[in-house]
Amino acid sequence: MNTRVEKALNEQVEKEASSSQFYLAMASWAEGKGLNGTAKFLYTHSDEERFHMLKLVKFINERGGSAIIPGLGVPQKNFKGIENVFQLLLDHELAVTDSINNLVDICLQEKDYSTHNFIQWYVSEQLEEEALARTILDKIKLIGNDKGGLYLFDRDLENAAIQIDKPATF
Ligand code: OFO
Repeated sequence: MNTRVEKALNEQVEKEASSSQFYLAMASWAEGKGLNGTAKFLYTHSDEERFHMLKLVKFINERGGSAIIPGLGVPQKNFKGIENVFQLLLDHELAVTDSINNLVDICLQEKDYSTHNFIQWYVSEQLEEEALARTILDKIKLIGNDKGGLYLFDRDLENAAIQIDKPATF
């Protein structure tokens, strides 16, 4: 496997693993605040990020590279509120999108077209995740300080979590 592509893929492994940890910390915070729907959504999201990481690990190894399983820092555990959680989530996704775009660039520079093809799955995934985070954030802003609105929002997120639940197969 091209060493520059392998290095970039391994950096992406670390980013997906960090995303999973970060969303897990958010889920745990939400659960502690009684926001069970939000917690379920974030637990599911954390699982998805782990799936993204595993998909990369398998790809690197199957292509003759060597996947590096990263050590991770302790994620932030306190958040100012639900809007803060989803703003951080959106910011995080935007940074991951930049990183995926950079990976696409490297594949093209190195003429690694099969990895380029593989990475297109992540390009579409990022589009979906950014759109979802923006929609959720817009809803939170609409709710403002309305407690009844927050209750309904939390219940809706539980249903959204059920829908985005994906089987961990690849
Ligand atoms: Fe892995 O999709 Fe978000 O970060």
